[in-house]
Amino acid sequence: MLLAMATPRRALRVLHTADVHLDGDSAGRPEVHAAQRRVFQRIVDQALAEQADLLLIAGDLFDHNRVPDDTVAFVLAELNRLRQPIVILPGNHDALRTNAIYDRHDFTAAASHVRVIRELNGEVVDFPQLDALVWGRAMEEHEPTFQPLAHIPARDAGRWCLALGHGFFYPDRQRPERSSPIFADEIRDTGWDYVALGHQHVQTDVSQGTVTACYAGAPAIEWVGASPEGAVLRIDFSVEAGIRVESRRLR
Ligand SMILES: [Mn+2]
Repeated sequence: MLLAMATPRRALRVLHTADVHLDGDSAGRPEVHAAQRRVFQRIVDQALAEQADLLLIAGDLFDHNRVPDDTVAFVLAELNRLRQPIVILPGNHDALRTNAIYDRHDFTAAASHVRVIRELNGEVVDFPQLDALVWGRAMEEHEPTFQPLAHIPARDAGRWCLALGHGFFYPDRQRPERSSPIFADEIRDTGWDYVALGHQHVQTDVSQGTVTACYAGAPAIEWVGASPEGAVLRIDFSVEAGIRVESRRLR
């Protein structure tokens, strides 16, 4: 860790969100869907306002795999307001099962700065211009035997190492009753700089050892008038100042 921290790397600013659940509402109310779209627009606004170098979306961007083409077109139009790279991890609601959104639509073809994690055993997306890399493992089935952080490689000492995970946090090792378990010791043993988590809708710091790890929380749990009572996380990485996480309220 000390060796890793001593390696010069440029400062990095990341915006982390998850669990937007676009088109989620069992009653299918158009006003709810419209409000969810406004939340997503505000997340993009926030990435622009904060001049983030990278946007991470840690699962459940979409509430289900049946979203119409129009919703995907909306997301791509919003993401095309950004020039900085974006990495999307499928969650349990938008998992890579048959007829998945991410199979039906090629996000990278439509927006070359967008990458979707698709490898079921994990993959690294390298951003040499940011001195950073992002790893994630795509979910096909949300089940207790699927461990989102399994197969994560050893860190690269010369890069900021960021992982994505979508699942249920367990502070102690146990036989998981919940699907997609993420154990505290797995987070700790990565030795990575940051683990960007999704699935639990309350913003939570679950850092372990030298590894910073947070659930971004659902960005719009409640609405007050026309405004979401929600937030995203801004993470600043620098060799001198370390890693600072701040909750940023969506305006
Ligand atoms: Mn989820």
